[in-house]
Amino acid sequence: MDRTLVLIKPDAIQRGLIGRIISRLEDKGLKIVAMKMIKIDQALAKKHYEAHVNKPFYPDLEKFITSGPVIAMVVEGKEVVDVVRNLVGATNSRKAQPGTIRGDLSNSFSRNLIHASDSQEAAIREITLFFNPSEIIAWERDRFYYYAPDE
Ligand code: 3AN
Repeated sequence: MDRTLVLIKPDAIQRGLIGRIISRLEDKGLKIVAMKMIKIDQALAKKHYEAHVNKPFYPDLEKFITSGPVIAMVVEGKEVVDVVRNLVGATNSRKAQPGTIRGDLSNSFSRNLIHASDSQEAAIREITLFFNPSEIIAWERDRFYYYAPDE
């Protein structure tokens, strides 16, 4: 089963949207296999956003992502990287489709509520940055609620 890293960002926590965002993931049939609240420090921000460290917007991005707690989660499901990216919507929330988390709940480019890994490789790298293997719980559903038994 595929896994991805999701961060509920400081703006979502300030706005009291933790529950609604987690509900979107659960409603879709995805399984949360790890979850914790942490405060990202500068070193972790630089590792997480290594692709953006030299970009002009990085100082604001770092200031924002370290400004308050985030909820970090590992989410599991079939093709979960694409499924969650589609649920999250476009980076610029003003352009994100209605029905997506950003499209419905944010009107900002940079305060866009949620991060989700953008590829399998990124997911593996980011999950390792945020979680020890012992923090990820491989639990089973009692029944096939979300997928056909032969899927
Ligand atoms: P996403 O979060 O949709 O994967 P990324 O990974 O391209 O987007 O960018 C990470 C974060 O950096 C975005 N969520 C956004 O807050 C910020 N960011 C990306 N590109 C820009 C930009 N051109 N100007 C300002 N902030 C940006």
